[in-house]
Amino acid sequence: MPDLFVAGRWRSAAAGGTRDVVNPFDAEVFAVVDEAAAEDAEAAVLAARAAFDEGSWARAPVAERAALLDRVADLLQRDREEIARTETLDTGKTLAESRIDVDDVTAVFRYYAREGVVEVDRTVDVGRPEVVSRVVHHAVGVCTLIAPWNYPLLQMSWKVAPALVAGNTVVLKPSEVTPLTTVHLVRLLEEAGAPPGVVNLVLGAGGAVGPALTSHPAVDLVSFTGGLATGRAIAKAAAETVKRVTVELGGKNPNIVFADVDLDVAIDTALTGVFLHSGQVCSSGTRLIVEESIADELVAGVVERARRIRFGNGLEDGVESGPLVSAQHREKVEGYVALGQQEGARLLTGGRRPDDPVLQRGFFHEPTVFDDCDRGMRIVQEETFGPILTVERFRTEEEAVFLGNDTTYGLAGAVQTLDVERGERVAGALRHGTVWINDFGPYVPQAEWGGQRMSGNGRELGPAGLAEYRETKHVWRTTRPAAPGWFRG
Ligand code: TXE
Repeated sequence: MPDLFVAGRWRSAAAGGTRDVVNPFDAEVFAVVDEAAAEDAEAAVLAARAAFDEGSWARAPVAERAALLDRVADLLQRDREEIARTETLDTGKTLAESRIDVDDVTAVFRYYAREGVVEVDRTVDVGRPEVVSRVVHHAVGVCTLIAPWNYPLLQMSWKVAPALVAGNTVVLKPSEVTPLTTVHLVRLLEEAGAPPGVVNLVLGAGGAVGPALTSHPAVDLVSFTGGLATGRAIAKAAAETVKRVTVELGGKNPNIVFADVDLDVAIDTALTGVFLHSGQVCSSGTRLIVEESIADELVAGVVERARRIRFGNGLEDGVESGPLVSAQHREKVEGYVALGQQEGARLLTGGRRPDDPVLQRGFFHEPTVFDDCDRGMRIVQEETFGPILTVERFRTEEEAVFLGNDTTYGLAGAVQTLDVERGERVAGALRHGTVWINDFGPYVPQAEWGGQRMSGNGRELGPAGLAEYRETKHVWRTTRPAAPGWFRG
């Protein structure tokens, strides 16, 4: 069965390209998919354009589009086990995590099925009885949706659900490293009744299909989640035709811990915050900023727990963590470990591949903790996107806030303290898109997600995540037409 979906038909790449899909647990090729080139990407864009301009999707009652999202949510739950398994094979994450991902994706479709029908148009009182002035909204047009490999289906759902309910037509481009669950999602969208051309799917390398998807004049909006360098390139590509662009580009997220915390809770929170999914999380708590008086004890606790994390095949019960996503990504992480050592950070644990013979073929890397870090180090400032925790110490609240904001990113951060007022004060001062107090990581579809500063612009989830996919139009109607009479001649 071919894997590209254009104008309502499944097809192979025009030039016959294919790509091996690799299981990061054992480096085995477990699937082969069609690999698009620029011409396939252009065909997908033109199909989406035609469906938007000539089809009825954008003009259909919003309730019809919301109903489609609800049907997709039902189908996601019907196929929950199969999708979760595929996500684990593709990413290496544990089955438990993949199941949560499918449930979260379902919740996103359900949320936008409801949020999409909430009335946002309004009338404006312009102070003239003969004028009816309305602010109305409609779809933006053709949207290119590009997702990364760490949460392949989840990140795509944050884009596709609001885009569709708002009446747009879409071209989906999952990461070439993890394409399979997005193929499954497109099959579900087709089964749920998405009209031909409304949803299109392109699989392929970013460099090959990216230009057609991000600079083609027929595209109106690009929503991208991925790395900073690619985000910059996409923003530039889209600038030529002044497209709407939303980018989420990762982060370097502080976890500030004050001395008044329950130590065991703080250790567990720090551990989960940084090592979940081997640190391949845009909001991962990689920068531990801890009050000096408890730092040694807290760090010792994190190190001891990190050494006990059970690695293995994500499909097996009892496994707590999988591998990194690819050999290439592990090399990047290893490069940062070497850099940390060169920069003078003190390696407390990890920093290497595990010895366990079962893990030799996969892309595993031990959870790594660096102490004695300071803000001048690249390992403290750059996104490693791996299982690397850096530790800095502070003495005053002011210093903690300074360090928490001492990053060019601004995606997420956290403060752990039992002093309610201090927690609120610090949360208020942190310049990040999400701040957790006494927690690390939770999010809900109802609340906006996104970056400040170089973590990106625009928002996903929540009402603002829908507004990204809507145009605003002011309609002014004079009920008693009269000559303006401005010119006298
Ligand atoms: O991501 P890319 P990569 C960070 C993380 C990671 C680094 C690089 O630090 O180590 O980025 O990862 C598509 N036009 N994050 O190289 O390249 C690509 O095919 C259009 C943070 O894997 O950003 C894929 O679908 N598209 C992040 C998507 O962009 C292009 C999650 C993401 O790939 C393209 C992942 C182009 N020119 C990595 N080039 C987060 N924010 O959570 C690539 N792509």
